[in-house]
Amino acid sequence: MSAADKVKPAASPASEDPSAIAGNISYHAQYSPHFSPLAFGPEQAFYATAESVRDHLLQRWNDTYLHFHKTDPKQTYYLSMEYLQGRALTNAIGNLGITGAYADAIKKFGYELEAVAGQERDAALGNGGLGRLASCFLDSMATLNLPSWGYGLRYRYGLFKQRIAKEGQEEIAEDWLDKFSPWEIVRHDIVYPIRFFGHVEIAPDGRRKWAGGEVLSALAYDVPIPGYKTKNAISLRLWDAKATAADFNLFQFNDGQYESAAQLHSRAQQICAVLYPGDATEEGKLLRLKQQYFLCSASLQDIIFRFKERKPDRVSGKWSEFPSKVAVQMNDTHPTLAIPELMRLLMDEEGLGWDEAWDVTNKTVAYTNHTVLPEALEKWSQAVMRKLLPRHMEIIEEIDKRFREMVISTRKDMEGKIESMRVLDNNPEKPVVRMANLCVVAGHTVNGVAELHSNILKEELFADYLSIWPKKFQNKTNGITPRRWLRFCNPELSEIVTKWLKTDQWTSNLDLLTGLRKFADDEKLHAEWAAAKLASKKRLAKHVLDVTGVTIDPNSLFDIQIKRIHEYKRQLMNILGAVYRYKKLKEMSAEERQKVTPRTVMVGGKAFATYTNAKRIVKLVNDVGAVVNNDADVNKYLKVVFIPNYNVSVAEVLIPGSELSQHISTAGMEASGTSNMKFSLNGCVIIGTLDGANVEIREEVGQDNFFLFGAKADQIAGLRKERENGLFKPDPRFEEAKQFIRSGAFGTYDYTPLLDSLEGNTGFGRGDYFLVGYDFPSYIEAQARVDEAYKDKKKWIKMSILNTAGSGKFSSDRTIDQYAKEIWGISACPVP
Ligand code: H53
Repeated sequence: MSAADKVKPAASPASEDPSAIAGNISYHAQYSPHFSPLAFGPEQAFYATAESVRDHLLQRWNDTYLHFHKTDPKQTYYLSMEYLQGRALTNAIGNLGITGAYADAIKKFGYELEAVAGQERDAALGNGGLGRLASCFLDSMATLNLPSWGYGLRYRYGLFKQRIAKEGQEEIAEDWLDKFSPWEIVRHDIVYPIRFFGHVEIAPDGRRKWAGGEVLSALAYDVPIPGYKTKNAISLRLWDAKATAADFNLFQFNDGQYESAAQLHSRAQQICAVLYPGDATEEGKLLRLKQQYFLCSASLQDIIFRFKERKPDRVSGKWSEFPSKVAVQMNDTHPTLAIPELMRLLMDEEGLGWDEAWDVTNKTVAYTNHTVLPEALEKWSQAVMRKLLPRHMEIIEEIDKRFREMVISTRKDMEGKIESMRVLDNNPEKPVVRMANLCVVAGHTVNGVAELHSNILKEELFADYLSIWPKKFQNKTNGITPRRWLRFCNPELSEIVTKWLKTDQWTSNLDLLTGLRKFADDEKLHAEWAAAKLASKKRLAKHVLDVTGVTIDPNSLFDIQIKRIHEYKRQLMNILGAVYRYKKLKEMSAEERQKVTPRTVMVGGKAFATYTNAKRIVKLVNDVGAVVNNDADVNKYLKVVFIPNYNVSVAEVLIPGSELSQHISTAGMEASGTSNMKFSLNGCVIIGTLDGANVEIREEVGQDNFFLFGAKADQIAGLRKERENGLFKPDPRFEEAKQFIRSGAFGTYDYTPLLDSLEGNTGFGRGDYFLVGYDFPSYIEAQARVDEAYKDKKKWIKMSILNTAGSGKFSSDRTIDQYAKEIWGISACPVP
């Protein structure tokens, strides 16, 4: 009898019969030690239900692991410092196809599924787009039956909770593990040592060896990720840091020195304490680097362990086989240390020579770039790196040296370019390691996340490398999972889509949505479509009332901008537009106002805690809302609402209820954007610039169904020059909106520094670097076209239908299929 057979469960998890499920939920309520069995409020109901669902997931997870183990396919490992998972219950039962059974079972306790699911806390282990993309990718990997796993960190406190106080945004630690997470399984059998600091020695066999310093443990927590309509469930493995009993100094403790007795324990706790520790201080920077290394080292040790486990005879001499069994994808530069760590493990632990280790590493790792913003391209101080990771710094220096030699010996013509292409920037003032350069030099493939962005990488950021490695660069336009972002968050619209397409297969074959095009003028579909939208708008209005106390009219045009607050995303242009609109409404007569399209402008998003201008923008939206919403002359025609604490589950309410959504970044600055895809999929029309994935969305949905404005990416540099040279003449409407705010119309807060950032040369540095002033007139004019279009209900609904119909390309299933075929070289491995 094999070990696996010995532990086969006597009974499988609750079947799909509601009574059996209810019994299983009761079982968990009684025997899970978290709550008194006497109390069974909605919260307890959630935890017991989740544990019951987890039984299903675990079985699939085990079956999938075993199947991969036996089949030994090539497997992808997605390394990401961020996952924005959101809630899991609705998604899990939806993917397992047991939503109805669970809804019925829960009714037996007197509860509605929606209310129970609403008890779940968001798992917000990410900041924004990049983290949510990673989560969508996991859903698609599982659904496509791909042998692939995610690796990340188990932050104790995820993305902060945002509260809006009098002074603006306040950050509160988000304790998603406050009670516990029913989805994770702690794996006490999976623990790896992780070293920091120390020095490099020469071992007796001549190998270099990293020694000394401090050693912590990485402990695995597995979160099963079920695919849609498949038996496969993959793993998101999150690492937590621990110190051991041996690190606890009992002598010191008994001597009353409590803190020093547990020093290493407290340092271990810091590692996964928070997502993105503030990096303004040296301590903060060091902690962030520790986090990155912790993720890379634990994951690679685990990957190598599994490589050996699947074929024990691989232990020696078969390393050339490694890239045919393992693909490592680095989600941005955050996991770049995977490169020197894999080199170190192969050379120092496994005994490979440099050339062989380099060949294996190069064939294994690939890099996705998500930004061209200079301030977001990571650079680490060489001194900090040398102190924390001395052996890795040696390896990086060697990579840099060999790259230089290669260019010098093979590409005389590039000599002048070498300094900027090198991995090391040896500027004596501030010597740094350029992480993106390391990724490009060491990885076999580099990809951008939308066509425009990938072209900018090839033509600008990485242009010099392109001439050396023309085949290294690819595009993989981002995508979103249609399960969470239409099927489960918008059941009303989903039913209509299924009814008209006569199949629900669009859920895993999103291209089928084009089938809606032929009904785009059908009046019956229009009536159903409008009713579904209205239902979602009412749900949204209820959320707004609950969290802000502001009543909004579901018959007004719902105009939404939700994303991280950043100057390049230009929420400031949105709010200046609303201010301008307000001023014009004030100047109108009562009769004139009646002709105006009523609008509710909603803005939501978090500002990084130390990003002052972003916080000022949050404050301004709130201040404008406070005045406009209480102005009886106009508040029938305009409301401005700031939606607090924007997160995944709030997005699931807002997106289905949206009609117009703003994706208005300065062209060339937003690598892709993914919420634009979610809005469009839910029948929302976009007002936007030709930036990121907007370009492709507009192509797919048709240019008549997209409100375009603003400068193009290739004009931006010239326009900035023009501004610098004082040649820019601002439009009077732009001046009027700014002046209105400066006049104190929205309270006494000093908005001067924020508004000055939009002026020419103010000492605030970049003098409207994001070109709000240049794009403002065309933005206002596009908004006027929106107002006109919305008056024609038939036209608007047709635009809405055509947006959904044109969204097929933006399924993350398509994206992941392309990664699998064109970068990873893996194929489906479905559990039979
Ligand atoms: O990644 C998204 C893009 C989006 C881009 C975002 C992103 C982060 O969320 C964090 C860091 C980073 O470098 C980029 O801003 O345009 O859609 C997923 O690719």
